[in-house]
Amino acid sequence: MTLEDPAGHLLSIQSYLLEEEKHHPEATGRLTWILSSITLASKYIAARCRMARLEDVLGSLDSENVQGEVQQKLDVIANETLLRALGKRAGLAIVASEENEEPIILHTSSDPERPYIALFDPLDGSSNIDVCGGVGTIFSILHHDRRANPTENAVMQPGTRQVAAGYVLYGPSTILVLTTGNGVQMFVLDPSIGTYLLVDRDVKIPQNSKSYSVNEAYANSFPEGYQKYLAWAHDNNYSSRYAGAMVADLHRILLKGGVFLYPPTQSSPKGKLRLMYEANPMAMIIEQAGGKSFCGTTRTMEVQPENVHDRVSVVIGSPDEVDRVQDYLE
Ligand code: AHM
Ligand code: MG
Repeated sequence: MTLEDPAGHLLSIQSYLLEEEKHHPEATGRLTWILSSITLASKYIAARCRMARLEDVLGSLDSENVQGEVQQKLDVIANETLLRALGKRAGLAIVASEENEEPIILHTSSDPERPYIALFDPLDGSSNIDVCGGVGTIFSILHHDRRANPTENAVMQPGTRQVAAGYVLYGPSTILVLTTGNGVQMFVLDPSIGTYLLVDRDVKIPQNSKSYSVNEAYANSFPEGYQKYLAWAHDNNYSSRYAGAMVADLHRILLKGGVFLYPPTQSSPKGKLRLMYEANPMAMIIEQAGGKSFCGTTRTMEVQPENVHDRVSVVIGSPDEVDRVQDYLE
């Protein structure tokens, strides 16, 4: 290991964020403060996931979330943890979660001290928990739009307005991938000291890879272009990987290349994944890493949301593979 190697420096995520602030003389420290609360919540969620067989947190509740999906116990724990961590942080005006019907307004006044909005999917792919599969937290940070009336409408911004986005993968290790619009950085939680350490700076996605990730069981109901792409991939010796958790699938694609697809299906004609706290933050990360993300033939981050829980179709990953899928869709 050399000092040129990012892993050669022992740099915690907090130190990284402070270092970043120095490059932005206008920074007030509020974004750092919000991101640090997300890291705190994610450490707590990672600990609960690790104990899932040993504590009474496995399985589903009798309740459903706003989207009519059965809630896992850990969905609720992860959501409450993030709300507890973020709710009292200075700098935040609104939080919105997959698990809450409406955005939660923390401050109704047009308080300039609260310039940010945080959106998150607290535990993506949570049905994997019972089988010890990978799950994750996805988050997106927007500037608060104080002109919005009513206040909750401030959330309805396209992904191009994100100021930061990231995900945490709770797998064999806990990995946090973050962008603040200045490349993509990867941190790994060292559980023995309770700190995320920087392991890779300015991560770049491979230009292409003969690999796709899609729930192919639904292929008969995909629009024709997706079916043709998959038939072409079969004829060209592609491999298929699908974890059933977007965070796990996209983390692999970020590091190894390939394309992740969640097309419109008969049961989810607009697509299944949620624009504001799944597709947009992943799109910002993958674009910052040199990849591409589309909803059909529209750039994901240019889709104007109408509702905080809007669903979209997703084509995301290595630039050449996304282009190839686009060719079939056009
Ligand atoms: P969730 O947020 O309710 O967990 O749903 C999102 C998950 C994604 O992580 C994953 O890519 C997809 O749903 C899997 O869906 P399917 O089981 O239809 O393949
Ligand atoms: Mg999800």
